[in-house]
Amino acid sequence: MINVYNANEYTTLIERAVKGALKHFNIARKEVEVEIELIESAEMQELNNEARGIDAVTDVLSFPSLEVKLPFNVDDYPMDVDPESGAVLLGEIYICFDRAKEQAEEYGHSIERELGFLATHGMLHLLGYDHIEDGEREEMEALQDAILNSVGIKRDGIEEYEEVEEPTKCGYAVILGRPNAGKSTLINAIVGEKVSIVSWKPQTTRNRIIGIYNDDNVQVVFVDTPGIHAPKNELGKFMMHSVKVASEGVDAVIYVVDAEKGLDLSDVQRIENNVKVGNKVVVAVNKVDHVLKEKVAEILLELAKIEGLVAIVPISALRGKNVSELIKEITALMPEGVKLYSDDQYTDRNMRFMASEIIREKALRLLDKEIPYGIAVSINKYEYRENGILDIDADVIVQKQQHKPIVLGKKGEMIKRISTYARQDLEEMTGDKIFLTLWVRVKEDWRDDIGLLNNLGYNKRDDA
Ligand SMILES: Nc1nc2c(ncn2[C@@H]2O[C@H](COP(=O)(O)OP(=O)(O)OP(=O)(O)O)[C@@H](O)[C@H]2O)c(=O)[nH]1
Ligand SMILES: [Mg+2]
Repeated sequence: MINVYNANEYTTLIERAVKGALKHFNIARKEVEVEIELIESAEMQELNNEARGIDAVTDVLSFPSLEVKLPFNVDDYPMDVDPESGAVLLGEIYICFDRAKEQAEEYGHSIERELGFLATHGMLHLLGYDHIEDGEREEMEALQDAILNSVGIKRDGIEEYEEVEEPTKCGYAVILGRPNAGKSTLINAIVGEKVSIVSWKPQTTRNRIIGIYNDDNVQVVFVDTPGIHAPKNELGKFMMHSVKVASEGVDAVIYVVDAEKGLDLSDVQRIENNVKVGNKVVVAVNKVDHVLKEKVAEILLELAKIEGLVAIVPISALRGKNVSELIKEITALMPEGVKLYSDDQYTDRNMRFMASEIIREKALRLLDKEIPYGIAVSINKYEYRENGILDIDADVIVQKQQHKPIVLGKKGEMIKRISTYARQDLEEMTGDKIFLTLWVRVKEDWRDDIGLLNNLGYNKRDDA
């Protein structure tokens, strides 16, 4: 984001110069923030005195907020990223308007050219350039000249400048992998919102879930899928059907390998099969925060033997490490096309669905052993009262009579905990005050009852 203050009719011109500088260094505008202000002589003198102990007016002063390493990669500054905007503040630039005017006259060029010159000079300082040693000033000036020319702010006049709009790109990228590899954690990290529930129990995700990623001119519809396993019941068959449908006709495949578990034969076979059918496959080696470097290196070496991969990216979905590198690999694979969703939409599932998933997530996280796999959640009521309170009433379904007391807990403690955690999350997501009522119901072996499965939303048609 480029913020220009106090520049009146020169605002767009200064923005144009800064855009030129960012483009020159291949820096995405949304990844950085720059503040530029035009000030008067007296203010500049004071600032110069304060900052450098020089009691005189100068043309431009820059205050970098971090030490930039080029080529710029936003991932190199994890502590400096604004979590809201995802951008890093490069710093502030102050330009003395009066001095710029004088200098323009002195050099016999326009004020626009001079302001552009000073803005790009300030930008170079923010990007780590300096002119302490011989020849550095000339190098900077040559760069400033090239940047200004590239955006039509020329010495002999300002040219009409139309930003070349790059054609938009849009496509689908499916996230595949074994259960528990971190696929849902990854889609949430990419989208920056919780679109898919996460737990340490395998087979957490049961449906195909989309998370939409937007950049200035590219949209990627990421598709999270259930972990690939040999199905043992009708629910498992439905889950594997979802994976199959989600994998068809996609523009890219992210195959997530769990570095903790290592690469097994089934991973290699699935990756190879995807390559064989013509899919563009990027392998993400996940959980590198939790394993020894040697182990990661071993997996990378094994993967390097597979022919036809687009890229292999070690990541930590949990810590957000290298996720933007992965996104770059995927966006590069997207075909030209118009965006399918509006920029503010990040999933296609509604809050009613999210409510059932969040309740299931809390049950998965709080309950032990095998019970969670037999749990489903059905929303009976999702309604706002006149006073704005959201009433949610849901059934937590278990598949065996003897599971009911476990889910209820002693004096109903367990179901109360599930309800409290779910309500807190949902209140945060909706911004509403919520009344959540949960009931535990037994539906014998629902995972093999196709009618019941359909009622619970595990319907092959709905998930296609
Ligand atoms: N240490 C570490 N843990 C991770 C990372 N990514 C995911 N996890 C953990 O791995 C577990 C499984 O994560 P999920 O995102 O639910 O995995 P999944 O692949 O979606 O699993 P299914 O939906 O069951 O197929 C959770 O406990 C996560 O917190 C990571 O980068 N590092
Ligand atoms: Mg999942």
